[in-house]
Amino acid sequence: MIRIVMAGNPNSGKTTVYNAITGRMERVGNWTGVTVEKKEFAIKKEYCSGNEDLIAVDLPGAYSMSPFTSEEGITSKYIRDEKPDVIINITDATNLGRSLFFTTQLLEMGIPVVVALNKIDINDSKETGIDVSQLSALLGCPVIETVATEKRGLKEIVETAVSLIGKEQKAVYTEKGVDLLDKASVEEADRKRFEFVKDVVDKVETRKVQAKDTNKGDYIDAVLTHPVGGLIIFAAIMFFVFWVSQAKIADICLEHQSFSIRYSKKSDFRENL
Ligand SMILES: Nc1nc2c(ncn2[C@@H]2O[C@H](COP(=O)(O)OP(=O)(O)OP(=O)(O)O)[C@@H](O)[C@H]2O)c(=O)[nH]1
Ligand SMILES: [Mg+2]
Repeated sequence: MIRIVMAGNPNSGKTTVYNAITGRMERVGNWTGVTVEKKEFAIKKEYCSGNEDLIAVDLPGAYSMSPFTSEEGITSKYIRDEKPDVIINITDATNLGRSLFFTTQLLEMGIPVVVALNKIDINDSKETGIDVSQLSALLGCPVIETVATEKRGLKEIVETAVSLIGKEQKAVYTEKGVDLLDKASVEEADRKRFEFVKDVVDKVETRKVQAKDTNKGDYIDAVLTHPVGGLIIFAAIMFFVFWVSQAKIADICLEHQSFSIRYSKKSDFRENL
């Protein structure tokens, strides 16, 4: 029995891939922490070219192999202790920097890894490009573009995963001399890893909309936080809220008053019912 594990950051699309290749209907959702326990099931025949014994394992999302949450603990423990045959690392192509931090840690486990650059459809619509072959060379493992919601690239990713079984996986980045019990030492190691990852992202990613370009949100921010304009807008909104609440209270009082005048006696009120 060959176990192929889906591992990656929360909300990257692991369960969407798992459901597509197994035919299961596990819960997916556009927020983090949807999967909270390990799930496993046989991969559909159409995805495994005749290999009968492929089992897909879906894990909770994790940002790091050093667990901060209990869900991350499930993931790191499973990978370290159970040693699956191959890892499909589902990365969010729209947030490559954050995804690759975890990727570099997975590559240290000695288990073969294939990276799925998932949600590539969103990148295409934003005209963000990723040089897949360069990324693959820099990580030392295959990288495949996928759109899990459309089942795009999923057969290729499973076939590539199967082709890696039994092969050696080299780490591209390793931490040395980190005292895991010392917070400062761990933070320093994480900072260095982020620098390495940033360097990789700078080399492979091209963005049409650079961070320095202003968009609609930036324009609204600039107006609302302007030292003079912002205060005037704030005062106007507060006045409007005050005016609406007072006008409503006045209406209610007037209505109540005319009711009391009209039906000053209980009998008048009963007659009018
Ligand atoms: N546009 C787009 N959306 C996707 C793609 N893959 C998954 N999604 C969406 O991303 C969201 C998260 O998907 P999940 O499969 O629940 O992600 P997960 O990695 O299992 O998340 P956790 O269980 O929280 O770790 C869902 O709304 C999916 O529909 C993709 O290729 N393109
Ligand atoms: Mg999930």
